[in-house]
Parts: sequence; C-alpha cells; structure tokens
Amino acid sequence: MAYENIIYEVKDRIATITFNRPKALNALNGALLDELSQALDAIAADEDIRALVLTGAGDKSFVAGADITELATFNSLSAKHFAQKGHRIIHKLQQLPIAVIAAVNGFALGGGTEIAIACDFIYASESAKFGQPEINLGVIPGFGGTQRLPRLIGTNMAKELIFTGKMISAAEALRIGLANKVVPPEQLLEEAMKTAGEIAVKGKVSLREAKQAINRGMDVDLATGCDIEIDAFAISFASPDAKEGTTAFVEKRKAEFDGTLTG
Ligand code: CO8
Repeated sequence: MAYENIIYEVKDRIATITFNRPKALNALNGALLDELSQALDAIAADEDIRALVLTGAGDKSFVAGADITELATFNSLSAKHFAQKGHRIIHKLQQLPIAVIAAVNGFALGGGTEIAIACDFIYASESAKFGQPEINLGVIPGFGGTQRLPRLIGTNMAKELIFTGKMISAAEALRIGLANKVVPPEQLLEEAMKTAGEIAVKGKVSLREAKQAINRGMDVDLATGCDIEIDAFAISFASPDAKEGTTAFVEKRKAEFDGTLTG
C-alpha cells in the first residue's frame, strides 16, 4: 500500500520505517498511527524479514509525541480510545518476533520515547533528546510510558522524568541505560543497519525464542522466567538451525541458518 505519513522499505531482510511528518517533527496523528499499524502487519506477515529499524525523517526529530492539535480536541472518552489504539500498536511492535532497533535521530518526546522504549534497544544520535513532557500539557503518558520506562530505567529515575517533564540529552540517556549507544548524527542509520545486519543472519527461531523469553521473563518472577527459558531453549532445538549451528562449529565452518522451524 502507499503510505503518506511513514516511509516503509525492505532491503536485505531488514525493514525500515521512517516517521515522515517532518514539518510537525514527526508527531503521531491518527493517520500516521494507522499506517504504522499496517506496516507492522506487513512485517509480521513477511517470513523473510529479520530486523526492523525505526527512525524519523529530517535531522531534527524522531517523533515529537502525539499530535497535540489532535489531543487538544479530546474528551475523556476519545482520549481513552486514542490511548487504547496507541497501546495496541505499540504492543504489536513489541511482539514482533524479530529484532527492532530505534534509531533516535532527534526529539523522542512523549509517544516518541514510548515507541523507542518498546523497541528492543535504542541507538541515539548525539543530538537526540528524550523525555515524557505530558505533565506540561496537563496529562500523563498514554502509550505505555508509566509502565515501560520504570521497568527499563528504574522507578525513581522514571518518576523524575515523568514528574518534571524535562528533556534529557543522548549522553544522559546512555548513562541511565535508556540508549545502548550514542553516535554522531551522520553515523546513526549506518550503525543501526550494521547491527540489524549482524542479527539478520542469525537463526530466526533462536532470535524469536530469545526475544520472547526475555520479554515474557521481565513480567514474571525469576523461577517462572527460568521455566519460560527452559521451554524456549527446547523450542530452539526444533529448528534445523540448532543442528546447523552446532555442526558448523564442530566442522569449523560458518553456520548458514535458513530459519525454518521444521525439517
Ligand atoms: N504535535 C503537533 N505538532 C507538533 C508537535 C506535536 N507533538 N511537536 C512539534 N510540533 C510542530 C510545531 O507546532 C511546529 O509547527 P508549526 O511550524 O506549524 O508552528 C513544528 O512542529 C516545529 O516545532 P517547533 O517550532 O515547536 O520547534 P522547536 O525546535 O522550537 O521545539 C520541541 C521543538 C521542543 C520538540 C517543541 O516542538 C515541543 O515541545 N513539542 C511538543 C512535544 C510534546 O509535548 N510531546 C508530547 C506530546 S503528548 C504525548 O506524546 C502523549 C502520548 C500518548 C497520548 C495518549 C493520550 C490519549
């Protein structure tokens, strides 16, 4: 389908979604969210795609949050519907069985930070700025920020960011474990694509099982998490990739993973 508010590309098993409303600093309006949802469905249905990189058009912003001109028209019920829609899409993003990297190239505010932290990890350009400024609008984060941010950076750090609404730099995001890596702006996409490429040649089943074990394990106690890992470990052996990976090691050659589950 033709997209107007995002750019969706696939090359060498790596999908890229670029938020593309640069005049509004890539703010998330309803139309953009619908297109994002459709692109995520297309990715989920494509067996060949192994990684997704999300970034923003222009050199200023990743996503400057929900579109405030739309928020300004909401009542309590429409706010609820909008938040439910955002949660559904972000859940879809988080559930993708592939690696998802946020390449944060500028402002990642409100819904922008919330999308970034639903990715598997974040690479940031030196000019990136993160924050949950909703409190300055008299509202609170509505796309998962009150839940995912404390799980990622700790309760007290998340409270300080959400209560003050302040922006933090890429360097500070790196220090508190929000971003994995900070690079000069012109190297950001290259670095993200390089890591996506490294992951794209791994076994599809082992990548999926590792991701699911980590994500599901974060929401349960350690013993239950270890049980989840045991099952995921067993499932990884259902793929020919396990035979190929271990045999290649013994034969001192590079493994060629084909990603099929049965064989
Ligand atoms: N929504 C709509 N338009 C925006 C947004 C936004 N979030 N952010 C920027 N823009 C627009 C500006 O209005 C401006 O448009 P125009 O040129 O037509 O005047 C254009 O983008 C450029 O922005 P600025 O001129 O303001 O650029 P500056 O460099 O001066 O400032 C900032 C950049 C600091 C990013 C500033 O634009 C800003 O503070 N933006 C708002 C950031 C914000 O508060 N984001 C959080 C929104 S709330 C949210 O995300 C909650 C998500 C879940 C909600 C669920 C509830 C139901």
